[in-house]
Amino acid sequence: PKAERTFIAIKPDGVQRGLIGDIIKRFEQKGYKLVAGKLMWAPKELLMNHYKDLADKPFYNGLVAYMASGPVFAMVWEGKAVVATGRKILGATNPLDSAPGTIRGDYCIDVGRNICHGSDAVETAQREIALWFKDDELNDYEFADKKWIYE
Ligand code: DAT
Ligand code: MG
Repeated sequence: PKAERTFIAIKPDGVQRGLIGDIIKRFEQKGYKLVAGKLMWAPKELLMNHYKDLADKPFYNGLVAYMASGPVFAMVWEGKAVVATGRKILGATNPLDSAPGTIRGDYCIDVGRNICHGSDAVETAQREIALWFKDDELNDYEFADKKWIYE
């Protein structure tokens, strides 16, 4: 069985505010494995597709404009239950509801400037990874200390 993967992105505000390193650090320290990562100024079409399920929301146009306002740092992380756990590491969508200790709980205030994205389900993750990355950008490798992370 293939290991679980999720798509995590640091949004333009997170990049501008110098939070790339801290966000990567939290996933690294947990024990998750970085499979791919790139700084990318995403085309509007990609962002509209990425958020297509929200197309009828009143905030959709603003959301796409915000995501297109600068480069994002796009990543794929791998590990046991990484999709659901990644969402916990990010915190609730609205930063005013995000627990302290989560990324959004620690670093932001407004829902429209919540600095990071994480896939909400395994199938969503597969769709998003395919949207943002080519197959040959995904690195298959093993951690040398794997047995110290997994029993
Ligand atoms: P999440 O990013 O936690 O998966 P989502 O998929 O429901 O949340 O929405 C995607 C993004 O859209 C979210 O990160 C921030 C923005 N957003 C969500 N609800 C919003 C609202 N009520 N007003 C403004 N922006 C909103
Ligand atoms: Mg979402």
